[in-house]
Amino acid sequence: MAIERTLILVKPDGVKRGLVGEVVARIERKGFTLEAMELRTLEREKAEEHYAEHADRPFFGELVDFITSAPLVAMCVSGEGAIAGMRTLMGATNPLEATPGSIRGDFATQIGENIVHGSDGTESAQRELGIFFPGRF
Ligand code: IDP
Ligand code: MG
Repeated sequence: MAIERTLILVKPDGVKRGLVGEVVARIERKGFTLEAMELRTLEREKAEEHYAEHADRPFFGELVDFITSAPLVAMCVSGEGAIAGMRTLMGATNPLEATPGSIRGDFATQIGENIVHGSDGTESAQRELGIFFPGRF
């Protein structure tokens, strides 16, 4: 398994609920490396670019409204198999189906407010890191 980089977000719900430390602790305890971390409020244009794959879905407007509504924490996380590994730490998209012990399984009940984002493949990781940390990774 290769060393990979992935984009992780603590979404506005996670920041509001004071879960940034909890998420970072789990990433570090697992053995992944934090390469960059920034608290910011996302511009609408960047949010639409980030979620472009969902542009035709009925929940797209709400998704963009929500992700731009308050500050989020963006991170570049690296390590052996970090892309799939972080998806496992995060748990399933629907928190009611996420395994207890995962971030979503432990802290969320609603699909629209599921605490974290993590890239789902090598191409999306590259693309998304370019949106949040242009020219850095
Ligand atoms: P992921 O975050 O696990 O990769 P995606 O399918 O890429 O899941 O969806 C992006 C985000 O959009 C999810 O994290 C979730 O917050 C939201 N979302 C996905 N499906 C729905 C839905 O059916 N209703 C409302 N929000 C949704
Ligand atoms: Mg996704």
